[in-house]
Amino acid sequence: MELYHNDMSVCAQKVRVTIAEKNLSPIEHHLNLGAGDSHTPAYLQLNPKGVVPTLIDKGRVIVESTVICEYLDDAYPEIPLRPSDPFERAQMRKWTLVPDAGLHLWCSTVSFAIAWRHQDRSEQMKKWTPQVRAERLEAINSGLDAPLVKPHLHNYVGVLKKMGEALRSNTWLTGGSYGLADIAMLPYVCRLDDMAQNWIWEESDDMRPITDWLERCRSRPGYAGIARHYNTAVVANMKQHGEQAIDKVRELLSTD
Ligand SMILES: N[C@@H](CCC(=O)N[C@@H](CS)C(=O)NCC(=O)O)C(=O)O
Repeated sequence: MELYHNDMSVCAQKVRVTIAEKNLSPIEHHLNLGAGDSHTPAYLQLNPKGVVPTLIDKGRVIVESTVICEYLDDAYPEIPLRPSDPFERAQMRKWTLVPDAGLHLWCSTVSFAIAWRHQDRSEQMKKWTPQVRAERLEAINSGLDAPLVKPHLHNYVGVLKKMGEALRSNTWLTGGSYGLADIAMLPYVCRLDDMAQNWIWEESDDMRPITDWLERCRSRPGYAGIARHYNTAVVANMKQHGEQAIDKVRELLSTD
């Protein structure tokens, strides 16, 4: 098994957490996204969108992190990460589709506006589609003042509110068992935490259950899929810019 990934990519984190929970050990190929590694002709043959992660298992290529996680649960069922009850599995899928239904874009906007804009992404930028470039350039050039940041931030926090609601009466997002729903959300909570925005749920009655859920997730074997790859220099930079952004984030969230 081979995994093409990036240390701090939320989509790659999701897949690595699943892999770690299942105690699998793929050969890892780390791509430097900022340097444009995901847009080389060879990589585009594997992943035509030029994004990470990509899994190769038994000689077959699988893309899209949500699909990869389900594939891993199908192909390596010894440690199951999905409820067996069809209704509960449907609830799980309501969570796993959240990143593809918008959360990933909102997270990208907020990450660029707070932290990534301070890194050199010139090579990567040349490869973005016109729409992606337009959206990200807005956040890169204007940071948290970019018009699209406020709605994307509100939408991001809207997902946290739904998590808070689900976790009020349950240990894990789909009930009593940890699984792909929790794994799908974990990198997006960690991203805000890495950018010093953990106050968002810690100071809110509605979202506070996320604090204990995050601790529970961090005590799982799967968390190695995030922690083992943490790029300490990048995280220190994210934290520093995140701390400087707290007042502005508060201001943006204080009005509709
Ligand atoms: N829907 C895709 C999204 C993958 C994605 O956007 N990956 C980002 C990192 S989290 C990436 O590789 N970006 C590189 C680029 O846009 O140049 C998935 O879930 O696998």
